[in-house]
Amino acid sequence: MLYPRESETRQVKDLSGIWNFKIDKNNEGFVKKWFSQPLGNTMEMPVPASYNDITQDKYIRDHVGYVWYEKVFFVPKDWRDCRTVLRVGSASHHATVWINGKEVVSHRGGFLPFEGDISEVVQFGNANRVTLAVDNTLDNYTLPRGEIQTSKDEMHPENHRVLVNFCDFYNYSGIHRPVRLILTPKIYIADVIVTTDINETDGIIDYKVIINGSAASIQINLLDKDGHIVIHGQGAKGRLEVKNAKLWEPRNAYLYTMEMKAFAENGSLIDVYRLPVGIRTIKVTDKQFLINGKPFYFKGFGKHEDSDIRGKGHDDVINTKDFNLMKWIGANSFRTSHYPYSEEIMNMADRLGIVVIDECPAVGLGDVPANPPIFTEERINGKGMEHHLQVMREMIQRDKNHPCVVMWSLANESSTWEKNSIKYFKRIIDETRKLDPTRMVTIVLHSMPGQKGIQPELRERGICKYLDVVCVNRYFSWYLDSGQLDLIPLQLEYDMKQWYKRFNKPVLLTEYGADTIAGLHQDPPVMFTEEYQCEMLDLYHKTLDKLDFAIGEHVWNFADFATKQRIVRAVGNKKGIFTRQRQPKSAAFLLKKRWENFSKY
Ligand code: GCB
Repeated sequence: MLYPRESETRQVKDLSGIWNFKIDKNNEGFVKKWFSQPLGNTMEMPVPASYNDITQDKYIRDHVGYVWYEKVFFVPKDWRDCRTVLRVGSASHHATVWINGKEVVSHRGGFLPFEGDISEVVQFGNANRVTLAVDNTLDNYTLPRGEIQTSKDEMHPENHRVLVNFCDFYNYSGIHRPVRLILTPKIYIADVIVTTDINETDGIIDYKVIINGSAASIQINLLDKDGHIVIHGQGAKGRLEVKNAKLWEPRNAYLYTMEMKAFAENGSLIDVYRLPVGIRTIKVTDKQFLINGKPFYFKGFGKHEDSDIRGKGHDDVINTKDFNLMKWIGANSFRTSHYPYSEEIMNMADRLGIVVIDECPAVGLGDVPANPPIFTEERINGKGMEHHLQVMREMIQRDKNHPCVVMWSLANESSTWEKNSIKYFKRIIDETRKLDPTRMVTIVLHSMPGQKGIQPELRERGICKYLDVVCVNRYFSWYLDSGQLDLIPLQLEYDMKQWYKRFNKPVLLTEYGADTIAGLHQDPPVMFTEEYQCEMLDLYHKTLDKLDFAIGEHVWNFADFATKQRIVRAVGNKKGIFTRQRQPKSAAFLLKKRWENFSKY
């Protein structure tokens, strides 16, 4: 599924704006066929946005179950002989779409796009109604995983449903990314797969164009930034050799444009699609992560798609600000913790040369060892694994051509100590490598909850041998030995060395940080103050600098973000280096100084 781009043969119409919206309080929308006529009794809701923080109604904010969206739109008459597609950037977490009462597509998974061909059901030159039912319920077989708790005692009324076992971010819901109408020709370029390599000073681009229908010929032009043709290719499959190629480098991105044209027998143009292409290579050694043959050190963050009022709704304003802040602070990378981010964010990372670890929404697949195992047939394996595989397929299908993506993260903090989890993850890893042999693969590991945490858990060994990079989240002096900053050098160094010694692979610190309330000060530092966050980061960095197998530091988190209400969260997670409004805490200046003067690439 290609990202929608306009061309001589394609049009894109954005349906963003105000939609009609209704909460399905009694879960009756499907039974009463709400899609068959205008919804009625609706309120206004912006799209894209999470619906949770838009109103003053606590019920809407915390609703678990279905909500319904609706909008009237027109399709121009001259689109009649073409193919019209309705494409949803994402809807969290499961959605069904009807056009004029006819179902056109349904989709499971809240962070990836889906589309339906609506050419047969749409009225050209007339009003049409699109209806979406969106469900935010999570269970053992969804990603993220969650469980809905319904209590049966007299102190909790019936229908009192709470999402439990969910991860540390708010379950924002709704239509989060743009809904678009796309016009393509009936015979069209359906997909393109591009991989790149470097041969001394030349760049190599291998490509495969997939056409839906038949075209007499396919012509390829590779254009440079000024629009000049660099090299020309013929056919659906081929290789472009670019003399003295300009490379896609971290923080110094060069993008070519690959122009694909499909022609009919009589020489007329059928379809045109243009894809930005960055030439770069990725490799790992036992101690290094190489981009274009040079050791790359990850400086940056675990992030979230999260901001005031719009929740997880796509917003170009916030995204542009975030990239500007990353540039300002000297970061070169981030992880899409804990789900694939919008295509618009990935496009921006391509343009700006920000390296991305692309994470799938497999989060919440962890529990404390004392509890019953979760990787069992009834809980996750089987049906859950099928969904995980499907999400990986869709994610790789969507992001495979982004030069910014260097590594797939298949999960965050799972119970990888459970024996059955190894079989489970091995299957996901194998499928990922089969679908994309060009990128690195990892799973982000954590301390076994309730254990000391300074030993690489023996049972996590099993999984590490299948990964390219060992990624670990570590919270010394926060969750472990809280307040005891002086233990960081000892514990971190010991821990990191153990991972390297056991697995002989580069180690990336994917999370470390401290909740910090902006404006709270105390010296000598105590937890939650700005001084504590600074001192903690400094001690982590001094330790990392001694380790030649450490390939990077991703601070948790880029900005403060919303979570569910818990006694350990004061209006959300406050580990941000920036506040939720994107203002710097003191630690931002410490990081800026470190990262701007960093000797590594
Ligand atoms: C973690 C999780 C992340 C949490 C973070 C925290 O290990 O990966 O989702 O937000 O810790 O702050 O507790």
